[in-house]
Amino acid sequence: MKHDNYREDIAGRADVADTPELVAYYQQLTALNTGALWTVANKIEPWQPKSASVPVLWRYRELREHVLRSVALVTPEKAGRRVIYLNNPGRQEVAAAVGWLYSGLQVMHPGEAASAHAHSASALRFIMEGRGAYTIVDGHKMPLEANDFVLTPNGTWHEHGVEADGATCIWQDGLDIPLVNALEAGFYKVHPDLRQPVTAPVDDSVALWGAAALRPHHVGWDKPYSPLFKYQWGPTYEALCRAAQACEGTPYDDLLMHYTNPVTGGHVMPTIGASMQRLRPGFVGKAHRHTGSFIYQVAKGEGYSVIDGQRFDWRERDIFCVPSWAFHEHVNLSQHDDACLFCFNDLPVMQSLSLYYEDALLENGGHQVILSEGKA
Ligand code: GTQ
Repeated sequence: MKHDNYREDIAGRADVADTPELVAYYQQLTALNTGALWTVANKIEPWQPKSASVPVLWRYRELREHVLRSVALVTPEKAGRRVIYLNNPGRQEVAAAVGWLYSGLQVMHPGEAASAHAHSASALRFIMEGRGAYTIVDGHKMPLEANDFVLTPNGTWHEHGVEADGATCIWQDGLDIPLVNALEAGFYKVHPDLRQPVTAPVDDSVALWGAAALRPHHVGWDKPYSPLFKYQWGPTYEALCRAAQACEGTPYDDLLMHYTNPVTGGHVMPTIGASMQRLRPGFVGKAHRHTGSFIYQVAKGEGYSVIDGQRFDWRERDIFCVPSWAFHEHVNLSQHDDACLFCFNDLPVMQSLSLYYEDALLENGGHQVILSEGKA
């Protein structure tokens, strides 16, 4: 057993050299299901967060054909859900796309549906392409179009499908499965009838809760997630464009808006937050870093992001992740068109546990030195 790897020659840190006597002692401790803290202290208390995840760009033009191929290979009935999941090389053992977040691309043909189920994980979908997609959440049915964002909160019965007269749909799923499993709180139920009845008027959640800055007087809501389940692309993009006329945005994100629970103004779900940001034409962002794990999908435009010194060039529908505490900066490569980035993250967890920290890069004019170039 060698512990010298964990030595740090700094006052206040563990720095104990192995001796035959100590090594024998460590073995005795191991046999009693114990250990000497100083052999692990520097590892378990890093100076700052050290993410096991690596930055990854998933290019849609590379993935799309493989996602479509799964339609011929498995049925939604057999697979449960026909999804190709995003597997971060540093997080394979927990099937995470980054940190404690899961993500995957789900495909469905017209007339197909996945069985209704419920779980203690929180979930969301962001529609990428197709026509006729819908989600039903606790009896509330919502038709979905490209760039629409829909919640299937923890504990709700939910199912997804594509109408018979629609076109093949692909959407991105986002869930906190790895977090819920890390906390050993994962439950899963299949609906007894495999389908749930639609019990409310179609799109009633948008009709009731989706009017900007207006709250219905006669309807209460005390669930821990947003009563608005669907956030449509049209009004979201319009809000970003209007806000861009009224203010500057930030040097890191230009104009970023969080999707909110209209009752509280807070995040949409207890463990997952989401945002849409607009990078104006020619925007060159500065670098910052913060705790939390972030998964982006390019909803519009072309550009690149430098993440932990690596440049990743992205286009519409590409997905990339920013691990906790990794410096990142975003650039819109077009001088004429804006670019929009959808993002979901574990900010509600970081903030509610007082673990959110943020730091701007000050050197080099606020830009990272690019250590490796991504492919265009
Ligand atoms: O539809 O809730 O991609 O439970 C993975 C697990 C989607 C879902 C996934 C899930 C779901």
